[in-house]
Amino acid sequence: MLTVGLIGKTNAGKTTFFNAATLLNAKISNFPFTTKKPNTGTAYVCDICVCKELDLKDNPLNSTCIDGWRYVPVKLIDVPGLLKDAWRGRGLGNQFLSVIGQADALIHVVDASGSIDAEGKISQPGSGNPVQDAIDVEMELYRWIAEIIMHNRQFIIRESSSSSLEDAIARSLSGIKANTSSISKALAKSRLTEVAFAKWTLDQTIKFAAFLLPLTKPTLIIANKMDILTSENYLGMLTQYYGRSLVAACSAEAELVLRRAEKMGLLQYTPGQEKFRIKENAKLTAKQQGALNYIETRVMAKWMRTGIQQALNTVVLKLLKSNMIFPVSDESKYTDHHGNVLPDVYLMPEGSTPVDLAREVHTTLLKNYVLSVDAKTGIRLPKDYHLRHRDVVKIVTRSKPRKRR
Ligand SMILES: Nc1nc2c(ncn2[C@@H]2O[C@H](COP(=O)(O)OP(=O)(O)OP(=O)(O)O)[C@@H](O)[C@H]2O)c(=O)[nH]1
Ligand SMILES: [Mg+2]
Repeated sequence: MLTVGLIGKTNAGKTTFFNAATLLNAKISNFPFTTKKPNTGTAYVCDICVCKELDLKDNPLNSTCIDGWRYVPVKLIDVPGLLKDAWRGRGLGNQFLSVIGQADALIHVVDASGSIDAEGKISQPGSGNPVQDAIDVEMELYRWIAEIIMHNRQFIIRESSSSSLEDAIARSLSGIKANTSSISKALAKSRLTEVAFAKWTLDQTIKFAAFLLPLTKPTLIIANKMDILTSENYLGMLTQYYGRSLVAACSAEAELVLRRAEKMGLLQYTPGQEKFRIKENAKLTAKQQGALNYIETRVMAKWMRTGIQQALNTVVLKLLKSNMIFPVSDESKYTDHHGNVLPDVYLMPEGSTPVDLAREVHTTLLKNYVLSVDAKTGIRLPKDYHLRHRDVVKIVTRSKPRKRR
């Protein structure tokens, strides 16, 4: 399962985002360093299901389909907040940086209202500097990667004498899933191909890490707390600094309130939707009504949606470029062996082939793989075909050899 890590300064709203996306109840507070251990849960990525275009009623098994939208599970990890100089042991975050090494992509939650001071305490909205907060957190990640490289210096020098420098660095950075192709790109971008590795300074190693991080962990910046008025201004600054495609406006708290109210049966609301509807028979307290009014005026009317679902979709479908692929056993009925229509969907990285899909679904499918068929057209797919978003694929396998009597 794809894994997405939540990082950010303390009090930015990581656990609120985590709880909203997973509907778990990890502790949230306005004190710094509330999260002391990583939280892990299941969130969902969604897009239009193929059941709509094929006009079918589906029976999802490994995912969920709501009103023609397919929700696919991904693993979400929330870690303690990072502060400037975390790598020196300030705050709690550095103890858990290795946890985000497991992630395929990152969501970097920033308090866009500018309410967090240098010590991580909540102060007056507008008094902080969200762009600087984001830069500080990134710097901690660069330093953390640079420290791993420096720590493994002798190992890398020894290994690179018998293999390549890229391979040697990749081996020392296997804990953060850095591959040789990203390492060569980062070497070229940082112009360190021209400097002998043994002579790299700390600054040069940090520069290399800064180019490597976005290649190894595609990252979306979340401008959180958009319900607070000061956020609009800082959203503009974050967008200017990181580019529009890498920043998403969100209100994690609004999403958490809506999803909990929906779970209590008070509302009709599906994550990602632009509207929520209070149920006719719902008896709301004055406080609940006030919270929903606030969300309506400060979030939905202004930003259209809370932004949490879109952020998850952007990270997985756009930044990681994953495609939703539906394997089936009967290509004429789009079913599995038990007659379930479009039962499963897999998130496959761009460039994956039908053979990769077979490997992902089951090792026996891979072992007995013969060919695959595009169920929508009935056309046989070449072995090196690059699967496309929302393909429905039948994998044909060798039939089991009959047992001898
Ligand atoms: N107004 C507003 N407040 C929010 C939002 N998201 C989170 N908060 C508040 O921000 C404070 C910190 O939230 P947490 O989710 O605990 O923050 P965190 O990043 O997990 O903090 P650490 O665990 O200390 O790293 C809490 O008081 C939340 O209620 C939001 O979208 N809007
Ligand atoms: Mg937290």
